[in-house]
Amino acid sequence: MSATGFRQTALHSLVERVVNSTPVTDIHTHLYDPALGGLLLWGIDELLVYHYLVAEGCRCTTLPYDQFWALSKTEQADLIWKELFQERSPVSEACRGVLTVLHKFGLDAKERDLPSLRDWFSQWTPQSFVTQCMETAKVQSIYMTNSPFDDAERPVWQAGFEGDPRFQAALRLDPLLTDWPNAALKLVGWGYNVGEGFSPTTFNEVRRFLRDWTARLNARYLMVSLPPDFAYPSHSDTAELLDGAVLPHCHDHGLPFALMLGVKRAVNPSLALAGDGVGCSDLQALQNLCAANPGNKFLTTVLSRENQHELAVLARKFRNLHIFGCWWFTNIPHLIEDITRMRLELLGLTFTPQHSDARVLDQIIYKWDHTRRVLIKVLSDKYADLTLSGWEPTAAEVERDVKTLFGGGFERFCAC
Ligand code: HDL
Ligand code: ZN
Repeated sequence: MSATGFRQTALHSLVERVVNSTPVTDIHTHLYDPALGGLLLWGIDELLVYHYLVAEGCRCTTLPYDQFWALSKTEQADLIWKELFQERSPVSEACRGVLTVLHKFGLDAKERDLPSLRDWFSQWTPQSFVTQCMETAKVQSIYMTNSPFDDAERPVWQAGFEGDPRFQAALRLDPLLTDWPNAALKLVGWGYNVGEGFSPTTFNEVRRFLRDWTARLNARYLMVSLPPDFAYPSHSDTAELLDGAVLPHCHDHGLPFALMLGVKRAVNPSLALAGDGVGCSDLQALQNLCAANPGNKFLTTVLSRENQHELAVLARKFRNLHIFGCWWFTNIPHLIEDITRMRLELLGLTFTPQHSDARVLDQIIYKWDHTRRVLIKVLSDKYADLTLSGWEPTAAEVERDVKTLFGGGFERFCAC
């Protein structure tokens, strides 16, 4: 082996050790502190009825959608297990993920014996399983998605609870920003003196609502997902509320605002949560937001593969923009590699490569295992390129860099 080949092999081993051992801060999930009760999903049946697998499973059966939804969760899981794991090899990323979770727990899926797998999961309590999953996944902190508009979640926050410090809150605002007329009625019902028009009183009351929930949650950032046709500036309710309430609130509290762009809700309503789609966004709106609000911090991820390069270039132009994750339909190995390699080459280490978006606790195990495998490959390549230019990163420098990518850069961005 040549000296260069030896050095690059040693470098790959170093990167592999560091990436596999560095704990991650997962900055966007749909997981919940166990204190929020049944909102936290976990276990084999939840893994199998994850909406990604519902979409894939419904492609393999002619069962009418309403009859699928009338099945019990166990019966839905049985159908998905049969169609996607027994009748066909589970080669999709979401199917592979279920197998990675079982494998990491030392369970033998080759038996294809769903009842015995269910038995194993039944031994756990939510609290013990949180620790088991976070330790297995090497995830040190989980950011939730918390909505005052969620009728199951709101009363638990209003009653108050002793939170698990491993879980951080993010204040989700989709109903407020994408369905103002109905949100306004709810705010009135909650004691906020808002009108449907955007008067100074309405904006002040919306800001009081944001203050109340930011404090109640100890929210670390605010967030919204928006459709491909989101425009800014504009006279839309969304843009008016951003300018009149949300961005001033975030600015005054030093909180980032997360924009998740490009989702087409209910492309196929019969699939429920599995029915959302993707569209290419006009990122001129994001450019205008960053330029018009230099005192605000923006976190952004985009759903369309076609938007990724423009987003990375925008991040080069605006240091108040921190891009993150391979969101949803881009969270597949081929695109994670493509997107992460491009971001490293355009942005260096000033972005956060991934979030899990997990909806089922066990999923953090596979989502981070699969991402770590890609990151080892891409980071090793980039460091190898440096050695060809006479630069040899030390182990301490690789550790520093991976900590930055695994949440350190995000936390510095939030704190600045
Ligand atoms: O809007 C979002 O935060 C998305 O992540 C949706 O929740 C989506 O259903 C999802 O779970 N994607 O992974
Ligand atoms: Zn999400």
